[in-house]
Amino acid sequence: MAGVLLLVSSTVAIGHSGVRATSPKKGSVVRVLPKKVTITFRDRLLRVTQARVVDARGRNHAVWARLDRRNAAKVVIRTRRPVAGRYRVLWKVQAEDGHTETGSFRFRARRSR
Ligand SMILES: [Cu+2]
Repeated sequence: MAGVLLLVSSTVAIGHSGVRATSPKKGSVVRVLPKKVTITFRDRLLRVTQARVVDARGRNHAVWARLDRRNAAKVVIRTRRPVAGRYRVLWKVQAEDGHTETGSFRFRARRSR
């Protein structure tokens, strides 16, 4: 019975989350850190609570983050100080149903700008 309950609750959790696409793509290697990192969700969001673009030394390269004005399912993160290396993007958003969702993905930049 516990297994059934667990299955149901995890299905609900997956139901309102879901990243459709990211830019750069998850796990990809790009030439330089782009000025804008984006995360597109399957559903509209209420707001971005937190967004960071962290390099291997733990420095945050995000300047600001907001929802795209034309697409409330898309988070736009402005970056600065493009250096070569590994990046991890960490985000926290509030879904339209009020639930908070968190996640992360990684990519790598070959060169500094
Ligand atoms: Cu929800």
